[in-house]
Formats: sequence, C-alpha cells, structure tokens
Amino acid sequence: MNKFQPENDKQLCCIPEATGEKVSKRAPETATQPPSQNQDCRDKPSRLVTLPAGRGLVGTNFPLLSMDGESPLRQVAIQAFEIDPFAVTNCWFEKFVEATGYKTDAEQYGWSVVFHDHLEAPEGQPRVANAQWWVRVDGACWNRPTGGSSNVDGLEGHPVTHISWNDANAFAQWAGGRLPREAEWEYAARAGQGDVRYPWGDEEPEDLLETYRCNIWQGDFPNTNTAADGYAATAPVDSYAPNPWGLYNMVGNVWEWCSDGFKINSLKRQAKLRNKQALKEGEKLLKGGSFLCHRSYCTRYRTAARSGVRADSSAAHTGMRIVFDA
Ligand SMILES: [Ca+2]
Ligand SMILES: [Cu+2]
Repeated sequence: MNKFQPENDKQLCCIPEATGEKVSKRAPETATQPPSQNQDCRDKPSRLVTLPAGRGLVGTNFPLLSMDGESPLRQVAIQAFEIDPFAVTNCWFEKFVEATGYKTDAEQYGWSVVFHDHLEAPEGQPRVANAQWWVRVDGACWNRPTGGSSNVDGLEGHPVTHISWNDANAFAQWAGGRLPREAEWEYAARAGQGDVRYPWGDEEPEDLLETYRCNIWQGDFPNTNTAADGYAATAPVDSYAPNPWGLYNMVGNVWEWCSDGFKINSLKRQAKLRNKQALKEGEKLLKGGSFLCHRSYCTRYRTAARSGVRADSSAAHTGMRIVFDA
C-alpha cells in the first residue's frame, strides 16, 4: 500500500515526514533547557495548562502559502479546555504501548519515511518522488526512528515521531484526552497575541540568532543543516522558551495532528479540487511545522500554516500533543 501521494506537490518538505534522532551538536546554552524526562513519563498529564473560553483566531490575513488555506483570518468561539504544554514524548508513548500492545500504522505497514541526512547509508534506497530527501525505510517506526537497530535510548524526552493520525487518536483515547481542533490549536499557539506570525510574535527566526525560539532548519535545505538552533532532528519537548501561555514548541520540532479533516475554506477551483482529493483520501490536518522547515524552502513553521495527509501516514517528523475537556 502507498501511504503518501508524492504527486501532491504541496507536500514536499512537510509531508511525508521524518525521524526523532538527535544528530546534531550541542545545544546553545541560551536556546535550551535540560529535559525533565521523569515528568515527561507521567502516566497522567500533571502539568496541563487550562485555557479560558474566548474568541480565538484562525488563519491569517498575511498568508505565505495561500494554496494551503491559510487565509483569511477568522474568529471562532472557543470553549475552555486544558492542553499539554509539551508534545507527547517517546517515554510516554512507550507507556501506552506497554499498557495496550498497540501497533502503530508504521509498524503495520512495515515502513515509514526518514530524512536522508539521518540515515547512515541512504544510497540506493527508495525515495519519495518530488521530495527526494524522504527515504522509505523498512522497519522505521516510533521506537526505531531510522529503522534497522535504531532506538529511542536517550530520546525519552523527545517528541514521539512516525505517528499517524490513527495512532495519535489511539494514544489520546488511552490518555483520557483528545486531539485539538485546529481552532483550539491556534488559540493555544497565539496566546492572545492576534494575527502574529509565530507563537512568540512576529520576529523572524533568522539563521544566526543569539537565542533561538524553535527547532527548524538553518542553512540550505535539503542538504546543509547547520543546526545552529542545537538540533538537526528533534529537540526535547521542553526546549526553548514557551509562548506567553506556557506552551512549548507549538511550531517547529514535530508536526502535530489535529482532529479536523483537511479542508480549505475557499471557493476557488484549485481549493475545491484539493478539498475533493483530501476528502477522498481521508486526509487529516497537521499544524506547527517541523525541524525541517526553513524560510528557504518551506515556511510552514508559522501558526497559521497547515498541511494535510492521510490518516495512516507517518514520517520522522509527525508527532502529537493532546488536550482535555475542561
Ligand atoms: Ca534545528
Ligand atoms: Cu516544512
């Protein structure tokens, strides 16, 4: 079976997605904090942030990728809910697997996709058409992020990866929560700041900063990642400063699944065609971008950015964060 549709040119950097191995150098002191891995392994979320009911904003009036349905800006009424300040970690996901014996979609299919730079010998392995940096790797899954004998030792506090929408829902249900709706996700990411581009405001995450705000790509995509932000792949879930509501890594690091199906609010012909395809394929919505995003290629590390892929798709940069009804 074919999990992703390489003919969808929109997917490129962002979708088929990739792995959780920290390949890089030491994190700059100003950019990260030590991971609090014991807490990340909690059975029940112990540090939920309660967000009040309010008027949330979705989208932007300053879209960069109109074909994704980023605009216009709209207001949505939001009920109070609780959100995990962190993405779900490998450690927590392992508890779920131990408790339930759950097999992820990547395990059932027997493969997932990994970013070429994170493989020791990517030569000759099947690539994703139109996104040649994605390598199809047999055996790649959440606890073998680059396939083979890879593992998540030392990555306990990193976000779980190679997660499909189906997997994310199964985990959320086990944990007593659910996936956020897009409007809730953006409400949380914006933290009351209005139509700003990022969870911290409008400041661009340039390649050379004293203090990095998120885990994305620096350098020339897809060949040279300087990892100036400390990480060439995933970063611990509590890396970098949180947004004003105390939420970490809402953009960058790993894509986060939302409960919504993928749909573009537009009457344009191109949007209708895209929606038809998304409906037929059962595509679901992803938010937040990943460690592979960069302004030179894929600017989806913005609050209003969005992407859609099939519910059974996974990659080395697909993860999740869960919410709870208040
Ligand atoms: Ca990075
Ligand atoms: Cu991207």
